[in-house]
Amino acid sequence: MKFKAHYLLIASAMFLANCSDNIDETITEEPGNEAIYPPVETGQANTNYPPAFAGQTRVNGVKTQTPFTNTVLTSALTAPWGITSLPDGRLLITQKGGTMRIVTNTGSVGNPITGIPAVNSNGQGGLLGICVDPQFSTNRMIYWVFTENVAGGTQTSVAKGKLSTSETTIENAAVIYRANPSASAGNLHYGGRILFDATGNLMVSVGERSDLSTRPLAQSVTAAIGKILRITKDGAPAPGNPTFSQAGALPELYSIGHRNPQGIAIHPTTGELWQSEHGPRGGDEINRVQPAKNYGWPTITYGIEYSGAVIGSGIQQQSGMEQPVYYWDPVISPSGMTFYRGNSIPEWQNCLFIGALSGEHIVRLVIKDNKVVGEERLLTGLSQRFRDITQGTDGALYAVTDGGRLYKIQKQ
Ligand SMILES: [Ca+2]
Repeated sequence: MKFKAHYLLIASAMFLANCSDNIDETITEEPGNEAIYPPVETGQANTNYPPAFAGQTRVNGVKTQTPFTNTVLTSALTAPWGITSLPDGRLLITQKGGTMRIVTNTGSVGNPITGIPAVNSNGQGGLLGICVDPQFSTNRMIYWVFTENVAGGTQTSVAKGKLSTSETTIENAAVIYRANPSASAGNLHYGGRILFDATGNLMVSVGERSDLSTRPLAQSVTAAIGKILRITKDGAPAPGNPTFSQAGALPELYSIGHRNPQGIAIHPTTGELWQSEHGPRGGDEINRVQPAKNYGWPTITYGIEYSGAVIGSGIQQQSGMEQPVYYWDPVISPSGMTFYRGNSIPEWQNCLFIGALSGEHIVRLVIKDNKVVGEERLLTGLSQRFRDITQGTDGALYAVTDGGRLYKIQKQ
């Protein structure tokens, strides 16, 4: 292992010393039997903040060798935001404006599904993440996150309902959870992903609403914004949630100190929750989310304000706060994500795939021992903002873009 680590450093140093070299000339053997290349990010960073450990940003590049195809199944969606699979393999997709669509694996799009409580789709709000009940085949229940109009402004809320057998409407839709406090200022940073954990409870990501008045609440255990939450299917705090020592801690909290988490996924082998989070200017993050941990925002960050001003004390590390597993500067705007399970494309097994909005690509991260050891950019050059990605029951990856496209990505 020591030899390999040295080899990585030498390869990187060689590239830095002579950037005009053809990058294909710098192939070496590591990790996971994948050839490595120079880091995919070559743009100038916004800061000179040093990473906390080697491999926390700009790791070596990797390139998928197994031939694969990406096909546009449809371009007929309107601002799709969340995508998941129904047990029969069709895809259930939310549209930001407040409807859902079912799309077949060949791209046939069903009519808009109605019956969903009104959403506020201004700014980053709307109908957001979605998941289906593990017992969907018998109960037809689905769960989603949305931006709700409330007396004090808007807030991130969770609802559930039953997909009618005709697939035209959601029956008995009910709001089961509201992430307090609401905010009247702005329409940003709602978070908005949702998934079932192994215990049958819901994990939900909630943003801190961006405004300088609400941003500090990411650190407050009495506020549900800027958090990862864990709730039951009825919206109650889930049994077994961690205990936070501070007074008045909300029992639905799972982790704190998040900015705008728009991606969550369960690691295939460890079962742990991983998360993507939009940073400010610089400082997009991937975190391995553990219960009761504090992920630092806005006290520590690898980014700066869009004005160029430092955030807080301009520090990146503090005792009692977790470091991101990985970060990007400049930003790529990471949104929905999924781990690749299966091995039809062998080098993708257990890799993390993340939709990048401003980056306009799909990230593949190779992860080993909870560290990122390789990064690849897929589906580049398409001018598409990738909002969410999921693995279908057929093993292919399916990704939606803000421009209304649904891509299918599979072995050639
Ligand atoms: Ca953080």
